[in-house]
Amino acid sequence: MATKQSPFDLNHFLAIRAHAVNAALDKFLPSEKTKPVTIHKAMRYSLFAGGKRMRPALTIAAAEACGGSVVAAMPLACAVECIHTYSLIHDDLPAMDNDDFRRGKPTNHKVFGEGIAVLAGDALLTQAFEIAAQANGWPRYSHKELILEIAKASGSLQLVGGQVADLEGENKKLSLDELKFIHERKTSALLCCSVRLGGMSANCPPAQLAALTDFGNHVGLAFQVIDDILDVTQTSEQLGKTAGKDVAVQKATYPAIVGLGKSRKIAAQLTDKAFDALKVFKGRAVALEALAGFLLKRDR
Ligand code: GRG
Repeated sequence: MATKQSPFDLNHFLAIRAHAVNAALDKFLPSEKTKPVTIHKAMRYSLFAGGKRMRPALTIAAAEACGGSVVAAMPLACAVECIHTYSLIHDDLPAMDNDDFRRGKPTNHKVFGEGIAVLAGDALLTQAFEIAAQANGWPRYSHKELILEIAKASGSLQLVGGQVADLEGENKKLSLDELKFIHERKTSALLCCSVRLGGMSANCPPAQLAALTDFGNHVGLAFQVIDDILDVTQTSEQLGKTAGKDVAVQKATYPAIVGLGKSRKIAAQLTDKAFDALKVFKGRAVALEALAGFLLKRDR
């Protein structure tokens, strides 16, 4: 069962790392006063709205498991957070999920209008590549490979492809395999990419990258299964976004297809597999282990 206890202080790790990521993002992004000010205000509004910073935390934790440094991992950690935030801004648009709240605040288009929200998403996606290009290349992982990694996870085969399948699956009865196809692309791909980038920033050997990929894929899918569960078990206040939305729009989710109990079991099994993948690190992946345990038990 996924009940690993670790003396590792995850809250401290998350607080310190989130603080460092926020400071780095603040430096990487144009200031609110940079013209045209509206777009920079809109980009910063969503980026600094209080996200959990799980993807950057995974990048940094993976780097540390491979003996790398926070400094080397930071541009890549910030790049994935920019891509994640862009995807949330676009996902909330009336043409997509049409949501009014995100990260406990009115959504980007509610504050800045749809046109600016589309552009803020576009600009964050582009900003991600500008930031990632500032990471160091390594003997095993050149700049080209780092950029390819992010592009592949964000493009039409993964993040965007998952969103397309999600849109096209609306009001249809999906099988569990079809739902898994969506979740693996829409959510898991960027989470897995976050973990892999951490290893790559540490010039990790291929066996460690394979282990991180295995970990990332399992944790990524577990993350979305848990997101589906939280949508039906938590309130909007707890989530900082509209709860119960999936049921309201009759969206295919794990609880809708297999029930709440089985969904919880699947999330725990996926997390167990994620723990197993970390065995090659022989106890040096404590932060990744603690993060996987935390993601399983998270309540928002
Ligand atoms: C290309 C027009 C266009 C749109 C693309 C790809 C895409 C839009 C949207 C997919 C994004 C999406 C909503 C994925 C679901 C992933 C998910 C569970 C997000 C919530 O992540 P958390 O809980 O959020 O880490 P915080 O706010 O804490 O960062």
